[in-house]
Amino acid sequence: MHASNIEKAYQMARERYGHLGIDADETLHTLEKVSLSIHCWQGDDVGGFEKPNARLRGGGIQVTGGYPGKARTIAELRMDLEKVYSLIPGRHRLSLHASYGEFGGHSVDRNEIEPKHYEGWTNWAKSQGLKLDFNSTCFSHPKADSGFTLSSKNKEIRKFWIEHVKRCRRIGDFVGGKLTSPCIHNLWIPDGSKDTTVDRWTHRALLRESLDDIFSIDYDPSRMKDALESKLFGIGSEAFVVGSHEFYMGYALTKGKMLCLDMGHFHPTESVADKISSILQFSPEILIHMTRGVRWDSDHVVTLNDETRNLAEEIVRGGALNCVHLGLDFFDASINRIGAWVVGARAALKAVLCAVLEPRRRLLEFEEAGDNFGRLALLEELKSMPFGAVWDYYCLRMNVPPRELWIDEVRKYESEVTCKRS
Ligand code: RNT
Ligand code: ZN
Repeated sequence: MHASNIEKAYQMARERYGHLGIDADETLHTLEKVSLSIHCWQGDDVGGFEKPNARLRGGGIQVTGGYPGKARTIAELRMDLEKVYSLIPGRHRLSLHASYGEFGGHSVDRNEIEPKHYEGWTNWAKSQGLKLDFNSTCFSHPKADSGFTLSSKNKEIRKFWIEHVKRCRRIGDFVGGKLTSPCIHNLWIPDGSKDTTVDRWTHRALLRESLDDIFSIDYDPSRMKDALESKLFGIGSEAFVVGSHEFYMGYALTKGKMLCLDMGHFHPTESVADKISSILQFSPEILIHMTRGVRWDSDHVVTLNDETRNLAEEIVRGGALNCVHLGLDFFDASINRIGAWVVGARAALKAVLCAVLEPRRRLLEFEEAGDNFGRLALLEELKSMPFGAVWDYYCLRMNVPPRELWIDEVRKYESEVTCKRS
């Protein structure tokens, strides 16, 4: 019943988009090629598996909520991820944090990790048809408790984290080679302080020096690429963040590295969407961390809001789907975690769909003719076009539950699996 209704609604929608000069079938082919890098850390509240019951600690980020059912082991996390991927149309990636290695009950410190600790993930990824991205974990560790890692004034601390990040890049190269897809290694550090800082200068100079040391080793970009993630402020680092946007923008552009723009890491009135067409004038690629900033929290679940839609529009309008890598980065421990993952991922894909369904040529004609009324009016009309019918059809075609049907799948998994976890 559902299937034939969805087909019918799609045919009608297709016709309407056709009148605007948009071929809906073609937009679905474009959407199919979009791979989101799904973050592993939504499944266990950024705890990682270095030791049992590991928890996120400090670092300018925080997870709130105590909803039952979080993944307690790597096996549980993989099982949850398989559920998540089964509810999201398309082929996607997995973004791993270093703290999710398989250490077999041994204590392996961050400056000791090796590719072999991520072999299990690589094999699992292969079996699932997934590609991997990787992140250094420079928080939740006693050597990060001072609030400074790569920019610490303590040489030993710096050395420790430099070694960690060097090893993470090597691991990125390993997994990228194994899975024959460039692994993006993203570096975010928590360095900063809560209150007025007198010496910002030395920390930034030290960060620059540490990065130069880390990047003195070259890797084949067909296996591993580096990204650097900036932030305006964090919880506990309100007054000073060493790795600011200006810092990394300067570093990335002069050293040929990729910038990572996290949508929650800017002033709330600043548009990350607007930055894309500037940065891509000077850099071939960008990594985006898709998230939803709410007041002081930068990590709420992504929804189909204006920020998400504007971002997708800017990417599509610039023909930049191949040079902008979309990764998810949110964590909510107050609701069903699998549900949170799927809400965010589906919203991100819907935003891309809306963007590819935009009648760009027609809007451009209005704009270039100076017909700003026509442009505004058409943009408003587009908001009530039947993109939902196209989305439902896409889900159906990709063999994932269309409409709200996936919600019950999450509930079923909860009652059969996650609610039995203590
Ligand atoms: C923190 C950054 C960073 C983290 C992850 C867990 O503010 O956004 O990307 O969320 O590394
Ligand atoms: Zn981020």
